Amino acid sequence: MHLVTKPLLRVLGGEAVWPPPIWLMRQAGRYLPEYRAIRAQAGDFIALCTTPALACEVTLQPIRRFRFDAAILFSDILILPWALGQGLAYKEGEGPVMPPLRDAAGIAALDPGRVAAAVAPVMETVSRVRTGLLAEGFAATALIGFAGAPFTVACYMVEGHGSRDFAAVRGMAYADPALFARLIDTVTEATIAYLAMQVAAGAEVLMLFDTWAGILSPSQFRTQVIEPVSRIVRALRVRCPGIPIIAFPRLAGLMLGEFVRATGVDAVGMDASTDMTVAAATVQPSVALQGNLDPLALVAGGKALETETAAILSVMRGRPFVFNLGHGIVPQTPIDHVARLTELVRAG
Ligand code: 1CP
Repeated sequence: MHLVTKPLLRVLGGEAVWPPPIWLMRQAGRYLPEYRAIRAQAGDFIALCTTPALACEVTLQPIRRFRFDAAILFSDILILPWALGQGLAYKEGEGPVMPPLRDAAGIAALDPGRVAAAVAPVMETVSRVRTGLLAEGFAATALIGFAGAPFTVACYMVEGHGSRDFAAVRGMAYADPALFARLIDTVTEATIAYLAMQVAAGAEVLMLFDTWAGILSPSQFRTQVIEPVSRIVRALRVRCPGIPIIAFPRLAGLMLGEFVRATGVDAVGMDASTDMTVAAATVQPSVALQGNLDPLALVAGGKALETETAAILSVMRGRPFVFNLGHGIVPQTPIDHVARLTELVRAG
């Protein structure tokens, strides 16, 4: 018999493990001096994501410091559009920039045929991390592979960069729904293939980041968020049976319950604006909740960190739960606050 002993996998299987497993979104990143050193060595961010030795190293760095219950593949959600042939650069202090995709010709030029070769280094990273975790004594740490959810990835592809409201994207979805559907379709199919490759390479859990889900109207949320995520989940249930899937539909608000029931995900990530009492009443108890400490409470530390952490733990005790932040850790986070947080959570 195969015994599942990794705490994260037990929780995603529906067990209320206590103290809960903990990991942090963007746990490999600029708040760590050892990350900044490797980042400088790689030079370019895409080079860091596509050099397996370096990407593996930065994936393992936060595990060595904090023994988190999950390692998350070091990559980015925009590596997939890059692999489909869209240009991509990361500008210092500006984030990602891509040539905006606004017409049928641009969408037709995306080439799923080039993805496997382009992401081969990412798969090599996944398999190195899996081996590295065991070799370094982290047998209880699960490896998470990920992708952006199609709507969020399409946001960057159409707009060409980050934005507060992604007006060009929402405008296209209303004005030319058939064109936007073709883009979402292309990204959805490529995402299924990309995630299945990560599982074949050694990922034990998959996560879909839908950072911009909350900017949509309810009808658009159903079409652009629930539909493609449901398609991905259904396809992966067939291609990778038994692989748990976490979704993060950020700022889904009142759409949360419908999202979870319609997509059939195993766990859902909550942003910091969600009242976990409401989330617990909305989401059926067999589905794990993940979240949702405000990253700025972690920066503040002290009493604020203790109070906010205790409040989340007290509401989540007794149901399948994964402790995390409500969004990515920020660069100014003091390292000793992260250590303190892991102590607080592990004391239950
Ligand atoms: O070193 C640097 O300066 C680059 C900063 C950075 C990092 C560390 C970027 C650029 N991406 C990443 C890694 C990353 N991105 C991971 C690795 C694993 C980990 O969590 O440790 C993951 C899962 C992501 C996911 C990601 N990228 C999301 C979804 C989650 C979220 O935070 O909302 C999004 C929206 C992106 C796009 C992106 N990539 C990078 C930046 C700065 C952004 C945001 C752009 C913007 O909208 O302003």
